[in-house]
Amino acid sequence: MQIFWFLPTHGDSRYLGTSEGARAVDLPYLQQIAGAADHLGYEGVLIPTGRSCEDPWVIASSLIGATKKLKFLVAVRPGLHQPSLAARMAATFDRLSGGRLLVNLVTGGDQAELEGDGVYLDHAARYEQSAEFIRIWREIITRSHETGTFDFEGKHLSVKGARLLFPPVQKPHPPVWFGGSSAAAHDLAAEQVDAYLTWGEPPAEVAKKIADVRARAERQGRTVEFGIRLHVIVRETEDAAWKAAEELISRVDDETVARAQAAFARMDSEGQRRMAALHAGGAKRGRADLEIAPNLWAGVGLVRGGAGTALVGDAKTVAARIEEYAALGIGKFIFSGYPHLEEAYRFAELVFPLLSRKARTQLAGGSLSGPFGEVVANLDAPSRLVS
Ligand code: FMN
Repeated sequence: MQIFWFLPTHGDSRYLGTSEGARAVDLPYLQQIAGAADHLGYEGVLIPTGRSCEDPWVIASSLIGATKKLKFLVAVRPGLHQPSLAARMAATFDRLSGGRLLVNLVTGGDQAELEGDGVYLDHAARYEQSAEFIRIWREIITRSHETGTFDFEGKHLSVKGARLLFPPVQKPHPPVWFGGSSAAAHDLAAEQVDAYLTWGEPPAEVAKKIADVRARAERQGRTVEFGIRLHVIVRETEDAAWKAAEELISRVDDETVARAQAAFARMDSEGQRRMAALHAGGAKRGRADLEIAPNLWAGVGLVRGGAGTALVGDAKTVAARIEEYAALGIGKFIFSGYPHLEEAYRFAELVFPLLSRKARTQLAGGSLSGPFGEVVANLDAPSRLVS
């Protein structure tokens, strides 16, 4: 099991939908989150891309020196730059970080935003472009430093004599992860990526997506790994966790929800449509309505785009829900919680020790070599949790 945390490069706060209790996301704060994730044994952090985010490559580069083992899952959007440049950036980052790069291929699902970035392609054409982009990227970064130059003539992207002189540390290339819920996305995952990611849908829906991507990959003679992106609200008791969930959206008013949902409805992202459907486009507001599967809460998606669901519960329950997704074939988990610094600690301290021994031994950090905790009466270290 690989557990990632998230860098909130489009803002962080105690409450959604308000500036009350919000904090500045500046370099010292991002260094604190990345440093905490590194220290706690998270495998890496996801850094998103988009109009509403600070630039992910600049953010990731600024954090190499502040971390030791932490990996960076950096979102890359085809169409914003040429695949040759993206390959060079990836190789340089991988070299400077000692092999700590993963790439998240992001096609994009908001036509208006993409046009602002100079991408005038509809959904189908964007996926054609993504497929060409990652094919060229993989060829350049994997082989061109050994075999010489690479030529490709596609419908959207072409290169002639492309070459990368400085190879990445990771072979054959830094892992490529990818999310998207349309048929075109599933095809691209089956054909070209290492891991397919889904936002946190109920387990039964996730199982269907895994089966579909697996079947498409099998037809290509390939295998794909699977990951999920979820928020998490974990507390000592179930009651406290649900209170925290309600508190998180306590400042959100109806007008803000309506505005957010109207913006999501304009997008052509199938993944976003599925997220909005979980709370019926904002119509469901109460706790009973928003708990769309046991301990899976759709409240975040009332105002946040993209990942809109959270696992809510006490530590034992949340750990059990994680194992449930793991049993479906999910091996990669990307979590977050508000505020991201405190919740990185809370989640690791409460939940990591409760994951199965197999999952715990695969965690990236040395965090399992305790015992930790303040010595009792100058005599004994507090007893170790063993299961
Ligand atoms: N879209 C973005 O614009 N920026 C992101 O950083 C981003 N990160 C994503 C992370 C995960 C885990 C997933 C599942 C999706 C993410 N997306 C992001 C959206 C997808 O990349 C994709 O563009 C979108 O879902 C539209 O594709 P679809 O219609 O196939 O669902």
